[in-house]
Amino acid sequence: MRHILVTGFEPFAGDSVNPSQELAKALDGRRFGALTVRSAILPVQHEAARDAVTPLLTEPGLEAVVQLGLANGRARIAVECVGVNVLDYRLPDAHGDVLQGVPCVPGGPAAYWSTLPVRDIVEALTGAGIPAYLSYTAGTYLCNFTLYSTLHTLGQRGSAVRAGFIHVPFLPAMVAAHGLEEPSMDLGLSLRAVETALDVVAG
Ligand code: PCA
Repeated sequence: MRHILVTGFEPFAGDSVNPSQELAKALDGRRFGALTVRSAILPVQHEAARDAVTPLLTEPGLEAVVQLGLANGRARIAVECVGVNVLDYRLPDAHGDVLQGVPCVPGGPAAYWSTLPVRDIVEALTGAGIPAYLSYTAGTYLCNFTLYSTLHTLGQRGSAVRAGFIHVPFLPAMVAAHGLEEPSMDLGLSLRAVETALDVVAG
């Protein structure tokens, strides 16, 4: 089956939800052009996340990979342009580990560009009245790792499958629970954003 792999992440950092998980679940089985979405939810730990994604990258009929994650503190949809070869974080991952200055892939190139049509996606989003921008950092936590390692795996194989990453803001209920002055985006609008991006990818 010709398909787009859409991934989201499990909740982390003490939150009970992750909008990227909700989005990936909501999109599973949906059709965009000739492509059907197959979704997967990833653990917030690098080896486990990589082991969950890698087998899905050789599935017959895979045409594109759109990975989703939460970016706390961001107010707009962030269409990521680049994954860098480093894990560097103090927020413990799902195994309770903190990593500092560890390469995603030892000996790998410093960075990989997203192979999604990132500018077209941002134009489609802002044209539809959805706040969005081209981001040149996916951070140095699990989202950047997943972006980098997916692009590395596909690149090593000379695969034509396009792949990239989109960060979404907190859900309003998360900000309500935090009680902090933080930006958020309603799930309906985030969903419309990812649908718009998938329309462009399936184009
Ligand atoms: N966001 C984190 C990891 C999981 C998620 O949803 C990140 O930006 O790295």
